[in-house]
Amino acid sequence: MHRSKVVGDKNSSDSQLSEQAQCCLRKPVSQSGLEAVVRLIKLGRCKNIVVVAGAGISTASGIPDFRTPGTGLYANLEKYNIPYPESIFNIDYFSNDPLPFFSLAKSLYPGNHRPNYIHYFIRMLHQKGLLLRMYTQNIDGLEKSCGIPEDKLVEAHGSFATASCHLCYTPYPAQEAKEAIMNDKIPTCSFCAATVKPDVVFFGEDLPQKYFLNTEDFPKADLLLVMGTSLQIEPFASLVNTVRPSVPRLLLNRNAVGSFTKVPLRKKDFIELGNLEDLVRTFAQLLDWNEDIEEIMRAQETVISNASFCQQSELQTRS
Ligand code: CNA
Repeated sequence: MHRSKVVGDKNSSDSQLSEQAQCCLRKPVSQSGLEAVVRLIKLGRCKNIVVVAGAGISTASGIPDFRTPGTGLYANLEKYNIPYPESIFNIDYFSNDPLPFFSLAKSLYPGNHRPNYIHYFIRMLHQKGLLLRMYTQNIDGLEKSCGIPEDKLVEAHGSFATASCHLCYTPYPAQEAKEAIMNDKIPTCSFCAATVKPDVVFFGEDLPQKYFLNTEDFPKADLLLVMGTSLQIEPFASLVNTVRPSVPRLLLNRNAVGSFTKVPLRKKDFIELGNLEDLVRTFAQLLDWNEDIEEIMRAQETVISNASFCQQSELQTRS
């Protein structure tokens, strides 16, 4: 049995931070966070890097996050006719009415979007032999799509890659579930006839077994990179507090979040605020990795285009 569940939104937005913390947000605490971390990497002190990521790494691929005011999914849910934003990912709500989630799933299904520079930067960490593990909350599959290997990746909130009955957990072919959802049909379990759902983790559901690798990885980490997450969803959010106190943590985000809003910060905490893709490009340039990243991006784009061409031809042959 899994020991932990997604217990949901802490329901405290960034705008509810203490005045003291807000003051700290307005001016970046460390102007040279990137340079400090780059120096450590170049000195060979960071060989077990753990990355913790959220929806903000995929907004540059055109996928809205949850909470960015105006563009986030939570600000644009009128069309789903739901009582409150989180209900779209609530398992009891889904059990009663799966259509709001299926309607959203149609736009989130992998295949509609391409990985961006940020994903490839993380893949480059792996290629340089520095990535211990990436923990992502994202369900868009772009980490795998950019070529980060399965064994380096923990998709903590599941993915669309598999599907199963939401009641009895009988596995269901993922491609058939996708075809049903895309055609506005409800996939049903062949065993108990309940609704089938892609194995995306909802509030109130168990986290995947792989998530528990965190108990080995975080104590081993020698650098923690936190990117594009509001750190609002537990138990994932608290992972960032489980690295050793001497380990540097770098937050790259539009705004300070989670324990990075505490005053004073931990001694080895660094914060760089701004547009994530710009920050990551600067990071890569300081490391002299930019050309390597551009090269793997070009190569992987060809792989992705060929795969999607083959998939389309197969669909045309079948129809
Ligand atoms: P969130 O709560 O929406 O937070 C995103 C964070 O990223 C916020 O702090 C933003 O300010 C920041 N951000 C967004 N865009 C940028 C940018 N361009 N530059 C800098 N910072 C940026 O999302 P979390 O990931 O923290 O919440 C966890 C949820 C979101 C998970 O359960 C996911 O399944 C879910 N989600 C995933 C996707 C996806 O797979 N791409 C999309 C939307 C939601």
